Amino acid sequence: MQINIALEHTVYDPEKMPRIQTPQIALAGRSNVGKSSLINSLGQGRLAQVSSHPGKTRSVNFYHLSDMGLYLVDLPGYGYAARSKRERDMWPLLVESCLQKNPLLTQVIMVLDSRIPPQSLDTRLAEYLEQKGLDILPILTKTDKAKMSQRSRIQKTWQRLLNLPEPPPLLSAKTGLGKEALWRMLRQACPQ
Ligand SMILES: Nc1nc2c(ncn2[C@@H]2O[C@H](COP(=O)(O)OP(=O)(O)O)[C@@H](O)[C@H]2O)c(=O)[nH]1
Ligand SMILES: [Mg+2]
Repeated sequence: MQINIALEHTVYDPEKMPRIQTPQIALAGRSNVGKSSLINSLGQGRLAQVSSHPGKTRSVNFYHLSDMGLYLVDLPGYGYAARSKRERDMWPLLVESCLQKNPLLTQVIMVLDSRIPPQSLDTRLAEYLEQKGLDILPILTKTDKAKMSQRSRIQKTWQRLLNLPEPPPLLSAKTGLGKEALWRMLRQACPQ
C-alpha cells in the first residue's frame, strides 16, 4: 500500500509548535533506531532524512497522510550520549509543547531495536508517555539484523514490561517485514 505522505512542518522551537486539528500518531525512539527509515518505507521516494550518524534529528517533524486524514509526528530521537546538554534539555520542552498543543495526539508508536534489551531510557520514556495518558504501541525494528532467538526474547520482555495482550510486532525497513502491522497501527488511529 502506498499513499500520499508529505512533510508539512519541521519544528526546532517549542514556541513555534503548530496546533493540528486532526488526529495524530507519534513516533518515538532512540536516535538511530530507524524512525526515518520507517517513514520512508511508507511513501514513495525519500521523505525523511536517514542518517548513518546518530543524533541527527533534533526537530519534531509533522508528516501529513492526507488520504487518511492523519498526521504522523516524528518526535526527536533521544539517548545519543554525544549530544550537548542544551540539545538534551530541548527534548522534554519540544515533546511537552507538542503534546500540550495537540490534544488529538493520543497514541505513540515506540520504535525499539529488536537486538537490544530494554534500557532505562526506553522504560523511562514509556513511563512518561503512560503518565501523559498516551497509548503506547511498541514495535521492534532492525529484525533483519537480529537472531530469531534474540528478537523473540526481547519481544517477550517488552510484552511483559508494557503488559500487552500480544508481543510487539517485528519490523525491518530493509526487508519490508511488518509493514502491514505498521499500516494497521496507522489505520486504527484514523478518524472514524
Ligand atoms: N539493517 C537495517 N538497518 C536499518 C533499519 N532501519 C534503519 N536502519 C539503518 O539505521 C541507521 C539509522 O536509521 P534512521 O532511519 O536514520 O534512524 P532514526 O535516527 O531513528 O531516524 C541508518 O543507517 C539506516 O539505514 C532496518 O530495519 N534494518
Ligand atoms: Mg530520524
